[in-house]
Amino acid sequence: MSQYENVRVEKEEGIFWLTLNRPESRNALDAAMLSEIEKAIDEAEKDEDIKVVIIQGEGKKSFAAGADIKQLHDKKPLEALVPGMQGLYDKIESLNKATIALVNGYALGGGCELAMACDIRIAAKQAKIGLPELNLGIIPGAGGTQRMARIIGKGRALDMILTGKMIDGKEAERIGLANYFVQEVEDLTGEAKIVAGKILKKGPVAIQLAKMAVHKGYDLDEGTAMWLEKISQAVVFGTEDKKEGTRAFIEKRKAEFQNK
Ligand code: CO8
Repeated sequence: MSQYENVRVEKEEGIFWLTLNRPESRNALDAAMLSEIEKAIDEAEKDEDIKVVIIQGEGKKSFAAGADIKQLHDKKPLEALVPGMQGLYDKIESLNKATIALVNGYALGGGCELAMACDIRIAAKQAKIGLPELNLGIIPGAGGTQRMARIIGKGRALDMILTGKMIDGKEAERIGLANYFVQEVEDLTGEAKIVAGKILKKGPVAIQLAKMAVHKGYDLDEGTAMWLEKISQAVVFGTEDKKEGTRAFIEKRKAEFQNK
């Protein structure tokens, strides 16, 4: 029997598919779902055959409609201080695999923040993406105020957050909130496989260190971030994959990374 009830996990040729599976609640992120997402992320982290984690929402309507508002209603001030959803999304951002979010429909509040914690977002035209927390008398609290500003700039992020407006997939791609755009929800899987396929051809140490240098370096002053990049490069210089990648170029053939 599967250890998951609120998510589905499938592994296929280096890809870990994580499907949020409460479509009747628009995949709202309640405590049980969040705990299973964390368990799945831990599973993906330890699996050496996995290079890419793809997060998607079951059904055609919703990626995730945000934190469970019924549970949110009872939360006390100190409960906002625990790592909670923000801690989980930090963990996803720091994951040693590349991550891709497939936004089929609603990605609101904590759902939008989950997508923004991934490295790459692919949105369908009918996606509805936004941070509507102010409508509920709260503010985005799972990285939304910070990640959205870093991804699309402070001015656009303030507009999204203060108005609570929802944008579709095309607009999300136009402003850089989504990296890729597809017309139909049905096209998301195919597009995800194309993007993931490019990443799967790379070595896992290089994937991990490249994303770490970008994510962690972004919050540092430039000089320190440049050192982080140098130190990361020193690590990959010591790998077999670096020898293979450079040798393959010289020998005019495709690199066959040994993943070490
Ligand atoms: N929480 C709980 N239940 C939800 C949620 C949600 N976020 N979203 C949808 N549902 C439930 C509905 O209550 C409904 O349940 P039922 O059938 O039992 O009445 C079911 O899903 C279907 O919903 P609708 O009938 O509303 O479906 P529609 O297709 O008409 O509308 C929407 C879909 C537009 C997504 C609508 O449901 C909606 O507006 N949902 C709320 C969106 C929202 O405000 N999200 C932000 C939540 S706050 C947040 O995410 C904060 C994160 C940071 C927290 C940090 C804490 C420290």
